[in-house]
Amino acid sequence: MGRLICLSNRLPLGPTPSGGLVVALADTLTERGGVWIGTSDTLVETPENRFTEIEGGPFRRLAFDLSPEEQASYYHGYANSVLWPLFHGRTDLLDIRGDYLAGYKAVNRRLAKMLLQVLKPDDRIWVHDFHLLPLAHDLRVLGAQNRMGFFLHTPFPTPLALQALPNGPELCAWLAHYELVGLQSERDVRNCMDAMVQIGGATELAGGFIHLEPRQLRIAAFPIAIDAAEFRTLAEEQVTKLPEGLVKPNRRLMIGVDRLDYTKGVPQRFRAFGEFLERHEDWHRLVSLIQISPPTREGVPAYDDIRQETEHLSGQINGTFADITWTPIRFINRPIPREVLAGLYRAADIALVTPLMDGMNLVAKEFVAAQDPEDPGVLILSQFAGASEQLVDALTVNPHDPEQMATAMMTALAMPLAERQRRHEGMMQLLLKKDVHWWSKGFLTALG
Ligand code: ADQ
Repeated sequence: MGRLICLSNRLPLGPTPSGGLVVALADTLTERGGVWIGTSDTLVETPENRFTEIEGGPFRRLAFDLSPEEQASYYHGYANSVLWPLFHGRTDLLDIRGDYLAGYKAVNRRLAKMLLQVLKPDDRIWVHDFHLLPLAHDLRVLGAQNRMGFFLHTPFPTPLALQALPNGPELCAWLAHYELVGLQSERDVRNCMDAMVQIGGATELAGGFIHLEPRQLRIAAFPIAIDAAEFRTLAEEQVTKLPEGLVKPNRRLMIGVDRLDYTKGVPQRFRAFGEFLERHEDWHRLVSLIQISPPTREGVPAYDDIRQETEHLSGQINGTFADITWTPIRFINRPIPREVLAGLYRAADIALVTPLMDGMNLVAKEFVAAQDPEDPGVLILSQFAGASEQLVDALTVNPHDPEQMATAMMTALAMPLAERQRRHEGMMQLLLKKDVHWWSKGFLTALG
């Protein structure tokens, strides 16, 4: 069998794989023999058109450098200021510029040329995420006939939202060069099918297939997952190592963990927590919220705005409600080691996973996997996270409705043990069965 070649924007650079996706693919790449290709973490004035091998680790890794101009147009520009907001329904944040698109296409073309030099005819290619949409098209132009699959980690936009993209038809045409397009949820499959038909001019066939020249391709949902058994063990071990005094007796803890991104609904969550405190004076001093949000994509204006807004709101809520023994919101703006996170999830009574739009959301799955089945916490989950199609035993909320979210917080705090156990059991069974190995195997089997 040929090798598996995975491509993503960033190459995992650490020697030991960590993080769901990397672990899942590391197994597959190690077993079958394969390569992971992505950008390095250094910018170079005139990047060379060849890969550098990264030593160590259980599978082969090939890195390539970007120039500062490429980083600006391809990454900060078209990927993060056009595709990311568009795919999350934020057409108001679009920053459409010709040089962004030109830079994005140029990086993908350059990558295709480099890849062609190391490609063998029976290699299978698995492209990850919105940074590399045109890669199959660019490889086909150069004559590659390999099987190629694409997995989108974000939501797929509605046809209406996609109309805001001047090159929407071109984006659909890029996808038509893959044999398989994988998405996170049925919602995304529907949107993608509709967009391919309405904007790309494709014909929908039976069984999740469409026809768009030059081929027939399959569009299907492969909800990404975690290694739930491994995460449960990690949380069990780590909860005992949490700092003294973090969880006080008789106090309840809510937790939120998200990159500081405008899609994650952190301001709305803070407002809902404020609403809850407004309504329930009897809960003052008895419940607090830890929000862990490392900044990302600094330098893109919308990210500076979200940082200011969340800092302002947490300050305002603390100013209104705090007293000398109690701070309602602890807002932490840095990454936390994975094992500490696992312990924190297990120590928390409630997780607030309330994105305005999210492909899947792995925090929701990690929180469930980390719980003590005898005394599990409650997951409050946005209806707009892809995870809500699977985690039907969560308390589902509309993140735009602070009153409904405040009510859900009260429901979660008052939820009887038996109901918490029943809901947790249902979700945990699903996570153990449909874990990250199930996910990667499912995609690769479908790719053929
Ligand atoms: P993200 O938008 O990054 O991923 P998510 O799925 O929640 O969102 O994954 C974040 C990961 O980072 C989790 O494993 C989490 O534990 C970790 N993390 C978050 N905050 C952290 C912190 N402060 N410290 C340490 N670790 C932290 C994109 C899509 C999602 C999709 C994933 C995978 O936007 O919808 O689920 O890819 O496909």
